[in-house]
Amino acid sequence: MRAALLSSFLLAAACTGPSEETGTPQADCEGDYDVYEPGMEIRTTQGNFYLELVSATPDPPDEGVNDWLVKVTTESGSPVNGGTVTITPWMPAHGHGISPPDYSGTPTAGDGEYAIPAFDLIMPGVWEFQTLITESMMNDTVTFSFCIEG
Ligand SMILES: [Cu+2]
Repeated sequence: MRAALLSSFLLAAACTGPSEETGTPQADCEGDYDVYEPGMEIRTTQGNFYLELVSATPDPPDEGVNDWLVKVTTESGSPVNGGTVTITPWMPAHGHGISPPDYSGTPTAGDGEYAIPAFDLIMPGVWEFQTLITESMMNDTVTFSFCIEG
């Protein structure tokens, strides 16, 4: 009995994410991470672009195969067609990514949208998504992260 209480205490203490409030079991996600929302917008480091996470399957992103649709716009809100967007998942706590490492979006019907090829998050925990966006002579990067609950 004492051991069970102790381990549930440690689990609760290690989880800093929003699910803690609801008591939902989750992965051992430590440190800072972003909270996924469909349509969330992430500004790139130099401010050159916005990356919108239009949709994710599964929603929210989870362990296993993930399919994302993203949209890239300029600082002034114009859709970026004919650019590139490449996402590299990385697990900082363990110092590994996945194979293959990089996922470059395929332009969809326009409007700055790109379908990211399916990528397999092989374990629960905090994953970073290192992102490179290019458009003609301009490029910019951003890294965001989610708690993948598994
Ligand atoms: Cu790992």
